[in-house]
Amino acid sequence: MRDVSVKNIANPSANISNITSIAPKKPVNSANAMEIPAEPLMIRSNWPTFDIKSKLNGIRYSPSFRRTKQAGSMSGEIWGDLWSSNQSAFARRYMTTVVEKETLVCLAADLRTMDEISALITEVGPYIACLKLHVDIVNDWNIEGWMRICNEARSQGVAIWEDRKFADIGRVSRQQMAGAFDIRSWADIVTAHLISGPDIIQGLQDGWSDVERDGGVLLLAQMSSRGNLLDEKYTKTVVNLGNKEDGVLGYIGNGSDPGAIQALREIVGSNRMIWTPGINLTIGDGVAGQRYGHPREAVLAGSDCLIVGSGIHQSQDRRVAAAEYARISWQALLDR
Ligand code: UP6
Repeated sequence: MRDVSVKNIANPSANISNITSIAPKKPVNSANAMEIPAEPLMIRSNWPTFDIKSKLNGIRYSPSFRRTKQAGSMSGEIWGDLWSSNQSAFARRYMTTVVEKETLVCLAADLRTMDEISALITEVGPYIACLKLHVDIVNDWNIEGWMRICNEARSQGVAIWEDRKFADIGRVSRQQMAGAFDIRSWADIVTAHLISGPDIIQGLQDGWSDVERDGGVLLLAQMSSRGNLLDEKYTKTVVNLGNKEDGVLGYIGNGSDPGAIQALREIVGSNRMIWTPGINLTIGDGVAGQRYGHPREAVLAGSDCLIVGSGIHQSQDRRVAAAEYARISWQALLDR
């Protein structure tokens, strides 16, 4: 049995601290959801608070490291309009994490085995504000190992985002949140295309409700890949529809193009976030049609979260690389 300090940010009245044992709720309302083992999945609330210092193993991350309470009160100052106009608990928790850890980096842990993902999170955890996963690219996936990864991420104080890009009708999207991977039970954030219409958002939210959890949806308003079909008109339609939905945390923007991010910011306004993939210190074309822009340019143009995959996991020293992306992103936010 382990002590965990859990704070339910989605439902503050349900805040609990120093829980010694949380019996995992059985997934309800689904014939094919898996029974989740008790030991690894002890944290059912979203985004527990934690003391990052104990996780740093003596590494001095930042001389100006702030504890959660201070970070909470500083977030308004640092994020400005985005903080004041954004009432979403998920958005605010992310913004606070950024201020606590001084990083806007979301790690895209696109690796093929659970051990590799786990080792990467342990290595770069102090430098990230979110963890993005692709559950369906993992060769040796099983729920027990996956829950260990999720708990590792939670101990680093970050949200877990499953980047399975949903695009089906609402009912099927809800079912896809269950299924063998049971995404609804461990992901705080998922991504969706709006190509099938706005009911997908409710479908995904219903998926979380089925296991008494909450989550945020990121809508693809732009993409970073060459030749994608998300043109300006489509982007506007996505934002117009998405801004009306409470379940929408924000939008995916094209991190490779600061002009595109700026244009997106103009139509999004300040009550939703913009998260951008296609970020690398080496800008230009990447593998298989991917395109990259510079992290500083992206934040200055309006990105609120930098999604970095190969820039970290393919570098020779992953910890140093992650620290550098973190430093650049934080400085850019202060300069914005
Ligand atoms: N991603 C993009 N572009 C998009 C949307 N999502 O690259 O328009 C995701 C990919 C990958 C990550 O699925 O996980 O962001 C980018 O990884 P990279 O930094 O290694 O290119």
